[in-house]
Amino acid sequence: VVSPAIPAIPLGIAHAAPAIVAEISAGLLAPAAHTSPKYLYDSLGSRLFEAICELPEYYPTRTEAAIFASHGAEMADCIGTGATLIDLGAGNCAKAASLFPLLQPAQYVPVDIARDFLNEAVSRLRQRFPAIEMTALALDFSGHFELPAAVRAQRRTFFYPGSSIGNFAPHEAIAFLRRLRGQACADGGLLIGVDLIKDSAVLDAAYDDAIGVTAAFNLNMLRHLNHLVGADFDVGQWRHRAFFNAEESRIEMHLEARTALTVNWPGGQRDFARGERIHTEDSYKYTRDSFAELLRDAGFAEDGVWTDAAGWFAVFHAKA
Ligand code: AVI
Repeated sequence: VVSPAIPAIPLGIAHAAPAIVAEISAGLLAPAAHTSPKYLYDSLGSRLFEAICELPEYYPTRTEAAIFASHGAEMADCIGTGATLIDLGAGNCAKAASLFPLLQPAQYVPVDIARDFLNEAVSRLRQRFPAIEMTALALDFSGHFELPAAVRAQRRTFFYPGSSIGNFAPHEAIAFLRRLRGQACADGGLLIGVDLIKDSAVLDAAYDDAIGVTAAFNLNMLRHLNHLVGADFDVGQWRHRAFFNAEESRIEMHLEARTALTVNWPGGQRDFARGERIHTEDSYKYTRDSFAELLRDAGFAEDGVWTDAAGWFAVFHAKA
């Protein structure tokens, strides 16, 4: 009998760079333990997120796609053809590609941290749209980044769909959008998808679905942390929690200890009481007006906004 090979992650060995290990350790040791939502995305986490986007409860993806399908022509009127379209967090590039026939960008610049996934998507896309010049950039755009000279400096339009802006706190979102504006050029702009405040039962279900995909997505972060910092999180000792915090206008995701336990990693140890939580993600929700104000605070001038009939999601176009 040959037993199946189980890929072993040696406990107690950190695989991440020292700065990342230090950042994660500091969050785990803080009085209210927390981690950055970027650690939700290892290769399994990215696939779980793709599955979330197909869940009946997770309305943002399909609602935004419907807004693009119904109002893409008006968006193209605002942006004009022949722009440089810079797709932040492009992934499989499908959202931008759905707009190509209307937008007809001169250059498409998908940006994503996952290099291999991005390059595969772009080589498929080049065959479908040979007239569009494509320059793929594998980088982390959440911090400071400079666009290389290969990116045309004419009519740069940043495309930031999916309400990923909601994973920044509002003051961070303003700082991030200011940095984009600084790179957009005077004749550039921003096309951005934003999730709107709605009935909290709808919001709660979107982040705590019946078959537990979002729970798996959240819990998978513990496996990822074990790999990154060499911790000994036992996933079975934790449960997923997600709820709308109306005062802060955000969905909060946490991991909650099912029992009193201790987590160890090289250079660190933390006791958790039963019910104690690690805050893993915020997803801010806006009104049309509050997001328009945020755009203004970042220096953009709104010149178009489109929503679905229920007013659950909005796409804004703003000029730099
Ligand atoms: C990527 N981001 C916009 C998602 C959101 O809705 O905040 C991440 C997510 N977290 C749980 N479900 C989806």
